[in-house]
Amino acid sequence: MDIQPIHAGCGAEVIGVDLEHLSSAQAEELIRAHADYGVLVFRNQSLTPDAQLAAAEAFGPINVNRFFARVPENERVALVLKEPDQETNVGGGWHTDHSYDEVPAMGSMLYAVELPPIGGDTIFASMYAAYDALSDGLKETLEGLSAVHSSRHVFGRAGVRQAKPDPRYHSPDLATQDAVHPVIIRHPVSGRPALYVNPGFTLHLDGWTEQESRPLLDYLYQVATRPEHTYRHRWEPGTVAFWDNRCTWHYALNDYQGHRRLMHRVTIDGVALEAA
Ligand SMILES: O=C(O)CCC(=O)C(=O)O
Ligand SMILES: [Fe+2]
Repeated sequence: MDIQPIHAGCGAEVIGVDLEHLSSAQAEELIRAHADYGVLVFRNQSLTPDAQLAAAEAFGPINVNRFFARVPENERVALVLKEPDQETNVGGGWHTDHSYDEVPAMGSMLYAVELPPIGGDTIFASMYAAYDALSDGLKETLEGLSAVHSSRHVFGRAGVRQAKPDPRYHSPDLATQDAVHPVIIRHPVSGRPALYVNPGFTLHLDGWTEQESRPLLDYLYQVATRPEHTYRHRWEPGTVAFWDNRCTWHYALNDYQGHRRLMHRVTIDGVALEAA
């Protein structure tokens, strides 16, 4: 197994691994690399939903997303799909998965099944790089703050998804719980500080109004999405990207109208997040 960094901020390509036959020694090394590089890319894999689930289980217990439609072959594998006649895509804005949970998922493993002829890349951003780019003064201020995250405005009854019924999402009544996390977390595996607020699910700083929070959050989002801090990932059928939800964000580009894109996603349980 060879792990080659492909970007200064986040991303490494794992060569010489068949995810269907992962040894426990390989999984152990990959957990460390996952935390260090944020995104692990495996090319030329061939995974049924059952095999993908088994590969993901080598990294921890499975966390079944409560809002996503499931693939017909296995109800623990989420469907990430855009049909030719659908206009919106899944994950088409900067976010990290599951920050609305009290114990957010450690990572998501996405497997490309069917891709448009052109487009449909995913961009990742490093939250280690975002933190590192801040001044000592701002780091110190942020280290004393927490933020409130929610799924209500995305997956809930009042959420944008429910304006028109969409077969890709369900259970809006489960979008009730909000979660509070430190703005700067200490990554539970690498020990490095990382920025942990995101445009998709963070509502406001804890104890601050939304209006008071907006300018500071917007500034942090601008730093986080500097091109230098992002890695643009190109998929081929059979590519797996396994990202860490604690030290990266992602953004699925919606630039392939009229074409189909089908991915299978498995999410893995994490731990409660502590302040840096
Ligand atoms: O389809 C993609 O590239 C990513 C979609 C997304 O946000 C996710 O699967 O969590
Ligand atoms: Fe996502």
